[in-house]
Amino acid sequence: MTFRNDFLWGGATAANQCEGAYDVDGRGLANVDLCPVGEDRLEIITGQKKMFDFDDDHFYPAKESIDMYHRYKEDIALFAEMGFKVYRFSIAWTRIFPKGDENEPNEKGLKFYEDLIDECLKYNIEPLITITHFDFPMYLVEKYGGWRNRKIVDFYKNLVTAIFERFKGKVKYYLTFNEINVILAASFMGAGLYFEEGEDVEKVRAQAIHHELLASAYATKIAKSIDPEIKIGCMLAAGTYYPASMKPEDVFAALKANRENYFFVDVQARGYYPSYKLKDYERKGIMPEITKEDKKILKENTVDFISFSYYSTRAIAADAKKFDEANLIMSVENPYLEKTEWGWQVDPLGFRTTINEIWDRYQKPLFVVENGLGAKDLPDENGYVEDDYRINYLREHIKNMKDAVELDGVDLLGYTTWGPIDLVSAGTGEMSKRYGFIYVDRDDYGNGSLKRSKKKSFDWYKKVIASNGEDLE
Ligand code: BGP
Repeated sequence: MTFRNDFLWGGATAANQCEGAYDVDGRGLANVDLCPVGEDRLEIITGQKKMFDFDDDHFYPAKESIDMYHRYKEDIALFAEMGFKVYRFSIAWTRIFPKGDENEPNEKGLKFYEDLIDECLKYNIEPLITITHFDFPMYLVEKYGGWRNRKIVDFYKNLVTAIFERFKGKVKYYLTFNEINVILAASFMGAGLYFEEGEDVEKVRAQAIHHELLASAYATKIAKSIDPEIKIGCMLAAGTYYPASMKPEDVFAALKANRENYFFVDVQARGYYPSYKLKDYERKGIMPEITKEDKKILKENTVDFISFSYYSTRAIAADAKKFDEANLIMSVENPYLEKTEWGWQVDPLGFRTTINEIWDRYQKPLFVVENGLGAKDLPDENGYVEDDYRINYLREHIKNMKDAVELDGVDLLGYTTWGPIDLVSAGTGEMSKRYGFIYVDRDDYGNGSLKRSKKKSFDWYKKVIASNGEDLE
């Protein structure tokens, strides 16, 4: 058999994209609540347009999402029916600390996640927790300016301490920040950063990134002191950059573009800033404040494993004028690849390339924590969807993941598909961009019964898991 016996098959979600109940049981307001569906979303999530409160002109999908807050038992039972070994979900920071700077956590928030964890354990499903998946307390945005402020590191330390202590002995795997490199593109959604006019965006970002990297290292330190069994992972929005041609300038542009993203993992996995980044910061005069103590913390608290999302490869030309936007990361169009309905290029072999590149670079166990196809589904009157397109996408990607393990010898811990149940899209806020094995009756503007039903891919994935990835037909 290719995959290890304890290979963790499952699915991944994020709190704000599925829970809803945004103001229930003491939960505070978060940046992700304020990202509406529609044309303003992009400017808001990137921190260029201010949206610090709800208004009447927009629809905010995270308020209710798919209401998993009240339906998680039904949903986890369906995951268990598919044979999930792992369920990756995230914690809404503002359920635990509604404002963010309190001393004591909100008991109701902790209790909710404890019940959810117990529900997973009931079915022998390993919980894999993302501590922050694009969510950040609005109070900390307004009072402290988001991750640009060093004080946030302390608030994050309080958050992880409360989490590790409460779930001790129940949860082994944690990720500190979802797609940490997305701060480069979606700074408001990714890090609670809103840019005032005239501000040096790159400088603010460099400091905010340092704070996140530091907070991530502190999380590792705190985790080990509370429960040495805990394994901490970083999380990257991965997808290698191809040079658009063999022109040396294009090849070098690809190397640089890859570094922009690997930089985060370079620090989290190796424990120090790579020379290319220090030189870049120096040249631009935007070197963040990095203390001696910070360096020590980074050095001594590297991650145990490396997790990443993969949807596509990217491509770059040194003189590119026109970029496509896929998963918030810029790329020139690759003429050799097909596109999804949302213009994301599909590249299963690029998955194997990316897995290998990360493995070669870090030599730590890997975990694929997101992969999947966002597509429009047409359900019949019972909510059944013949989603062969989704099955094909996943099959081709799993085949390449298998090759990476079997033929290249990569050490892979597990694989969670994105959105095993339909949920709100992070990029667009739409419900109609569906990833699930389970269909949810809800449209882009909140109409629908929220009823769950199985798609064709439900039984297919069940078979994949039961055969430990051997039966992909
Ligand atoms: C990643 C995020 C997820 C998820 C996924 C699909 O960037 O970690 O939160 O949403 O991509 O993207 P989208 O929802 O934009 O289709």
